[in-house]
Amino acid sequence: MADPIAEAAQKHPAPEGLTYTYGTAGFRTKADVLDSVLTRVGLIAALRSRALKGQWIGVMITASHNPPGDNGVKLVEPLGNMLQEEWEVLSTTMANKATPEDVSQYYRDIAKTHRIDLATPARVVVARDTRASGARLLGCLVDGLKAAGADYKDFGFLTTPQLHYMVRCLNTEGTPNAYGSPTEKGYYEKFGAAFKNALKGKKPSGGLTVDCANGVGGPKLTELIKYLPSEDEGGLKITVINDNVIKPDSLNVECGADYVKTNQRAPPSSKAGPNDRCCSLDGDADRVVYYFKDDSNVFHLLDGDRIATLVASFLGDLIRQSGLAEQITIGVVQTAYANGAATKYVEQTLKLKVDCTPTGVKYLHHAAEKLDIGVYFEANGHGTVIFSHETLEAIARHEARNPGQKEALDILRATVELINQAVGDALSDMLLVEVVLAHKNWTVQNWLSTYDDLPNRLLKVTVSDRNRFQTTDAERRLVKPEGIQKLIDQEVQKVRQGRAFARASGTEDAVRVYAEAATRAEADDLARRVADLVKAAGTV
Ligand code: NG1
Ligand code: ZN
Repeated sequence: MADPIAEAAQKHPAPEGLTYTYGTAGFRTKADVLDSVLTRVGLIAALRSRALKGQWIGVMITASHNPPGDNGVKLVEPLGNMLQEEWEVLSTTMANKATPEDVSQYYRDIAKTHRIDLATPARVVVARDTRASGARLLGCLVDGLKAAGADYKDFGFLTTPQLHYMVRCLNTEGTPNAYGSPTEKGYYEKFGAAFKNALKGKKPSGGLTVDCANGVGGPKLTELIKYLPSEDEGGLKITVINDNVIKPDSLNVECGADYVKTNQRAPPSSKAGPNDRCCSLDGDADRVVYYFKDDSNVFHLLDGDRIATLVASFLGDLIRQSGLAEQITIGVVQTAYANGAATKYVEQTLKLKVDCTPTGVKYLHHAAEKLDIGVYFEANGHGTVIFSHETLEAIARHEARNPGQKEALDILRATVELINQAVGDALSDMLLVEVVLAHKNWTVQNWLSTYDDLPNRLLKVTVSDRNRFQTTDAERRLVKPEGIQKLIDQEVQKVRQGRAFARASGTEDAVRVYAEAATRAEADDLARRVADLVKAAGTV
């Protein structure tokens, strides 16, 4: 009897000698070794959907900020969040099965152990970024979906957050929690209207230059602009740069959020003048960082930490002004990469609680879910705000007692709509920042002056086996290799306001070292010394 699962696996055999891992960003590696993974992800997506009684599961084909020759794939749960951890493990095991027969057997094993009725409908929604390999990998995925008998909807090119949005919309359609219309137009209409309502007549000052990393964010932003109030209507002047998706080799090259954050420099292609507001998206538009050059041509970065503090202070004001402060509290969730000055500002100036989690959005998201309003951002610009069910109800139910409260409440309600609660979304985050700056009447200089970042340095160290580096305390301390943490502590003691940590990357074969200190020289020196310790301990 023909076995369609084994046949699909046979059509896209796994290369020998490679081990795949479903990491913090799904499977991600060189595009030419991903065919077999995509087919198998198709099988897993179908099983996951069936396990959830036919709810829509999302599959996004992207390698985000990584080079054009890479690609990747990740799965999205029904409400638009990241894949459950247990299923990450199943995905990893499936990706590493050797033969087509093993794949087919494992497919049935999962169904059996998870009591999945294979007759239940399976529904999967798919999209990809603009990488050249995307079309081929989509074909491999579809072979897996078809073999598993899944219904699928292909949205073609979307940003990662747009795909998350579609998944959430499809699963909530027709319910009281309906998130929006599951179409691209629906996405633009929802966020365009929320932006206009949240501005509430305030005109953003100056213009905004948006670097789209030559990725999918370019054409999508150009489309979104059509749904935003025009300049004449009191809207924002947006200049789109680096939106060349015709030349996939230019993706993330000398541009994009990762380039700007890592090099602490504007993309060379930017023509923005002194004090002009600029921001950069990454290749799949789920990260955004702001920046500008001052009158002396000095570059200043306004990263994810800055966006988090800006948004937390704005929401705090709105909650207070609407008379909701007694019912709703706000918390900020960061990772160890958050600048020490940002953490101090949130705790001491904004007087809000800060939680620290391991790197990876899923950890931040989980921690934020425990709060009434959880503002979470990674320093690299990936993040969003989530509101608990009770908080959303309290905001919807609340009755303003005076015109001041009403004004704040209206803006708060529109701001909730403007935030993509499924996942960090560069386009919606960008509109949110613009709303906050407009209401506060702040320039980028005002925003920058809230606190002074401690100079910091991020280094990457290649070691023979990064898995030997094991951490505790939200990745801030190494427990293995033994003894190394004590040596790092000694180095930290030698500089003023020093802090440093090392951890194995979840997405690259390397150990990352982070250091910050009172001066640039001390931060650089500390990073170099810790990197030397890592190198010595990691070379065996
Ligand atoms: P790793 O490679 O585990 O450090 C990187 C980023 C994360 C996150 C993931 C997913 C840094 C230091 N790390 O993780 O913040 O965005 O990629 O893309 O930026
Ligand atoms: Zn990304």
